[in-house]
Amino acid sequence: MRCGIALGSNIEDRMAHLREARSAVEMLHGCGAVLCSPVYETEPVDCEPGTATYLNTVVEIEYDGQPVVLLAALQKIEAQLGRPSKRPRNAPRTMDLDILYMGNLTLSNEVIVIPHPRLHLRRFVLEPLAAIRPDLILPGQEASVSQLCAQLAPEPVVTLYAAKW
Ligand code: PH2
Ligand code: MG
Ligand code: MG
Repeated sequence: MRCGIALGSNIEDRMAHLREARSAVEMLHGCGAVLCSPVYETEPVDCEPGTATYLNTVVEIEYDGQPVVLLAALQKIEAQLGRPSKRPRNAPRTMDLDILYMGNLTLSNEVIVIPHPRLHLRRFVLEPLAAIRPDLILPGQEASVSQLCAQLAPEPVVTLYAAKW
């Protein structure tokens, strides 16, 4: 199934972190194309005042394994990129990898919620996703990704940072 994964970094060399994470995520995928959105610079949301701006992007891969297996693989990549496993909520991070959706699957338990519960509210996710999958209608939504994105307030600001990377 097609799986959307959000990438975010807001410390050190953010582009280098994104590139390294994308390579590692691509290794997980099966057959079919990998879709990769542009990179956007985004104002921090729900973070301590003074938090550095993020670079955010979205990658879509083909993946047919179990959600918990994908989650564990993404957490391993986060750790490889120097992210400590225990840290304050929304603390600055070299890499955050979140599962956005896995085909038409809906799943909710203590460890994993799919689709991502805040995805439809966050411009830093919807804008990159709309660049690669504008017509996608996620499980539980009636509007497409581009429609959801258009409904959001213009702030916090999201600006194009790198079209190709
Ligand atoms: N991730 C968060 C909290 N806030 N803000 C931006 N701009 N980008 C993020 O990736 C982000 C955030 C929690 O994972
Ligand atoms: Mg996140
Ligand atoms: Mg996360």
